[in-house]
Formats: sequence, C-alpha cells, structure tokens
Amino acid sequence: MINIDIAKIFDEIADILEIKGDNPFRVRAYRRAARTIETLTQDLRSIVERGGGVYELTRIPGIGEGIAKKIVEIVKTGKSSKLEELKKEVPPELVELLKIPGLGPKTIAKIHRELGICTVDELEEAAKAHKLSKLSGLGRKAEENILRGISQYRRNTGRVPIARALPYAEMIAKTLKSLKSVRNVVIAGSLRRWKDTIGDIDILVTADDAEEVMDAFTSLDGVEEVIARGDTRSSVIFRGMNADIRVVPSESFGAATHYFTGSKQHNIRIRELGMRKGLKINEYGIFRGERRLCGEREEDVFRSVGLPYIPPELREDWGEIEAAQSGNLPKLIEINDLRGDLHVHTDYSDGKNSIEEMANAAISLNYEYIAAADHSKSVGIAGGIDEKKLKKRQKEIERLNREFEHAGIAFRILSAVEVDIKSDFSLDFDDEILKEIDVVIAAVHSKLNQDRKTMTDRIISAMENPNVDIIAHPTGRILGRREPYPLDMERVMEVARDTGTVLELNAHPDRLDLCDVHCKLAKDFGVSIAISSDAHDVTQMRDVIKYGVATARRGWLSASDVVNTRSIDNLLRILK
Ligand code: DGT
Ligand code: CA
Ligand code: CA
Repeated sequence: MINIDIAKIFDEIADILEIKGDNPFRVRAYRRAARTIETLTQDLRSIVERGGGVYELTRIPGIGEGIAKKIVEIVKTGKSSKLEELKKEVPPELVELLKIPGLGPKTIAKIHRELGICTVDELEEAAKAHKLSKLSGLGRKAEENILRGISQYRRNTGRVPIARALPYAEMIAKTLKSLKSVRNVVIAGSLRRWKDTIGDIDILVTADDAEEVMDAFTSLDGVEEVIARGDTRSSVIFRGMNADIRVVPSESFGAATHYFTGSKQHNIRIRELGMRKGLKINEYGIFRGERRLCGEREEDVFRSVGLPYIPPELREDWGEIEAAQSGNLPKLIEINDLRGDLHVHTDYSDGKNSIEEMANAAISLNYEYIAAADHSKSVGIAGGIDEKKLKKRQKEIERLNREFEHAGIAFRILSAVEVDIKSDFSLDFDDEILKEIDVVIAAVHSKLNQDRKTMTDRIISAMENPNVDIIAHPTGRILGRREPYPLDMERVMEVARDTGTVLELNAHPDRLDLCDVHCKLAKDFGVSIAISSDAHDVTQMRDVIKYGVATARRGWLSASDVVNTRSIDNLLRILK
C-alpha cells in the first residue's frame, strides 16, 4: 500500500458516490483527499505504522478527520469498508463507464436508471440505435459525443498517466537493487523517455544470478499475476499494470539500456545507421561479424554510428538523429534551470496553503519568485476571488515582499490571477483590474464543447488582450479523462508569437498541457513557454514540476525557451 494506492481508493469512493448522486461536497472532499495523497512526499503507511494516528494525519493540509480514519483503516487492513459497502450498491461496470471521456456520473446514472445500461458495449449499442437521444436532456449531439468518447476510451485503456506508473517502477527497482547479486537496475522503456502516458513498465537488470532476480521479481509484494517466467525475462501484472523484466550480462549493459529505452522507431533508425557501417547493433552489443566490439556503456551505441549521446527524452525519431548528425541537438532544459513558478494557487481561492507558506516553500526550492494565481470569480466551484478579495490579497503580497526585502531575501511574490476566458470571449475581470496585476494568466474552464473555430477564436481573443501574459493549460486535456478541445494550434502559435503571449506547459501529470509535440511546435514558432506547477499546495509545487520539465525536454526545449528560467527583472521585461 503506497500513497497512490490509497489515493485510488478515495477516487473510487468519489466515483461511486457521484454515480449515486450523493452530496457534491462530500464527493469533492474525497477527490481532494485523493489529489493531496497522490503528491504527498510523506509515506502514509510509515506514519500509521510508526503509530501516528488520526491526529497526526489531520495535520496534513486537505485531510480531515473522516479521511484520516479511513487512511488508518486502509493501511491496517488493505481496504476501505466504506468502499466495499458502496461497491455492493453500484455495479462495477457502471463505475468503469466513468472512464469514457466526456461522460459524467449524472448521465451514467440516468442511462442506467432509464435504459438499464451497465456496460460500455451496451452503451455503444444504445447510442448506435439512437436510444440515448430519446432521453430527456440528451440529444443527437450528446449521442455522437458518447460514441466518440467510447472509441477514445478503447484507445486509452491500457495506458496510464506517467505519475501512476513511475512510483510502481521505482518500488520495483528499489527492491531489486537490494538483492545481493544485482549490479544495475534501469527503469527503461517509455518511462525513461518520460512519455506522458505509459503502456507498461520495463525494467532492465544486470546481475550475476538471474534466477535470484526472477524469483524476487515474480514474488514482489504487488504482483497480482505472473504472466510469463523465463530464465532471463519475465512478465507480471503489478497492481494492475504490466511489468516486464530483462536480465543481461554486464558487458551488454549499455546496448541493452539503449535497446529497451526505445523508442522502437528510434532503435530502428540507429540499427540502420549501424548496418550502413557494416555493424550489427542489438541488445547484446555492437558487433562486426561475430566479433563483439563494445556495448558496455550506452554511449558505445551512439559512438559506433558516429553520433553524440542523445538524451532518452528525444528518442522518438522526431528528427533527433538528423540533429545529432549535424551537431544541432538542443541543450535541453534541466530542473535546476527554473528560477520560479508562475502559476500557484493559494488559500485565497482553492489552494490549501497561504501565500506566505507557498512563498517559503518556493524559497526552499531555490526559486526567486512565484506568481500567486488565484481563480477569478466566475470559476465558482474553485472559490474564485472577486475584486475586493483581490485588493486584500494585494496588500498581503506587498507586506510579504517588504518583509523579504528587509530580511535580505532575494525573493518576490508576483500578483497573478487565473482569469477565466468565458464562452462569449470576455474575460472575468475588467481591464482596469487586469492592468494592475503582475502576471495575468488566462484559461478556459467551462463550455469546452464549442467547435474548433470558436475555441480557437476564444483563445486568440484572450491573447490579443494586452494585459494577458500567459495562456494556461491551452488544450484543456485531462489524461485518460478528457480529450483536448479542438484547436487550430498553428493559428494559436502564430498569434502567441505576434502578441508576445507565453503559453503554459502545465506540469500537473494529469494535464501536461502543452504536450511534448506542441512544445516543439512552439519552439519552431518562437513562442515562449512557462513551465508551471498549477500547484494547489506546497507539496504539489515541489513534486509535479519534474513532469513538466521532462515534457519540455521531450519538446526539445532549452532553458532559453522557458520564461521562468529568467531572472525576475528579465522576466518582467518579457511579459507584456
Ligand atoms: P509503452 O510501453 O507503450 O509505453 O512504450 P515502450 O516504448 O516502453 O514500449 P515497449 O514496452 O513495447 O518496449 C520497450 C522498448 O523495447 C521499446 O521502447 C523499444 C524496445 N523494443 C520493443 N520491441 C522492439 C522491436 O520490435 N524492435 C526494436 N528495435 N526495439 C523494440
Ligand atoms: Ca513499456
Ligand atoms: Ca514492455
């Protein structure tokens, strides 16, 4: 039981409550707990196991007494009696329907009640037979959306957001590293390339005793099924995810690391380059005829085909081989290049921590600034702030900045808002107010179903406002749950370039929006990116940013492409 397993249980409770039409505040409390737990760095199991009870848990922001009691129960028994009870009330297939993008619990409850639909297949049949459009509140359009959602669901299933797979892979790697005969353990595959979603976990090991590794791997705490067990490779289901392992001899370590990191397309290109030089390149090494030349280090693979080392994040055959050949590989941004975070929430809206707490956490990350960005008033559900609260917040920011200055701390809180771009294209605050704010972040939060042209124009109209500095999570996607709204991304890039608007790379691992491909497009257009945590508490600010940086690297970005690598003065000059 690690934190994300506990978070998953709270999400399931929230799902079922939602389908049952339970009190939305209660649903939200469970969701909030799940999000908190997911990104928490303290290990809940260890807290409970060393005797920390409900009281200690409630000191974690976002965790109330009810949730804390359930955490204790989950750690001690491995399950939640609340969830077990709820599961008896609602068929599990119905809960699965929630994974269909665009299909909410209220609609699910309705189609179940009125048509007796439980499964994805039944839903698809009913939609095709136009049975759904006969229900009140649903029309032909909703029916088409549901069909589109179902095909998306079918493509999605099997892949999970990287933040769900990485902790599992790290657990596996940690256990294997502790074995006597193991020398190296690498988390390979799409995880090492930091893809936004992961199909399966790939672990590569060098060890003197392959059998010991196979024994340990197939009997790990968390293995639900052993799919295949061999002498040097095995495959298991680990907490619902597929995980593969390969053991290779030390002399093959580099070649195997390269091979199992992929991507497949990249590997194929490298192997072709090798063939042209009369070399055979595979997971065991680099060979000329029968003779093994090298392969102990990953660099050997690249060197043998005359290339410099290519970082894993670039290995997609998106032009990295040509760039390496011509000496034009970008110097990729690194996490330590970041000097601030331009999108964090505070307890003035839906954040959990005060501005001061967020600022102190940022200082401990060696940041030089943060932009306290609370939601604007129309995003009611997120406790958006009105003009009056904004003034009060401004006073507090000024006071804190004065204190930093007096204490000789080179840190500054910027005032910001995440202002809603409404469906009629207007912004949720008047220009008079926006003018006074250091960083204006605009974003779409509602009416996500407008057509492509309208959505594009809606975002463009915000960028054309001289007060708007940044567009947050530009495509609105939530991995595995919500498709990006349709956008003419090239138009968006053009206007961003022409208006000097920065586009956000939202680092939250459920968003990663802009995605890697769009980051690369932005770079080609000369559009600047802000890598932002969108954190709602101090732990998130620290924990999610690595996913954003990795995605930026996959999008070929250098530090100079990212505005929050700049000093505060430089930054303020760049923003509009
Ligand atoms: P995933 O699991 O879908 O997120 O993506 P990957 O890239 O982890 O793919 P996976 O797990 O099927 O395979 C892991 C790596 O093994 C892959 O990135 C490259 C290598 N690999 C797999 N199959 C082949 C192949 O047929 N040819 C070559 N050259 N490499 C392969
Ligand atoms: Ca994989
Ligand atoms: Ca695999």
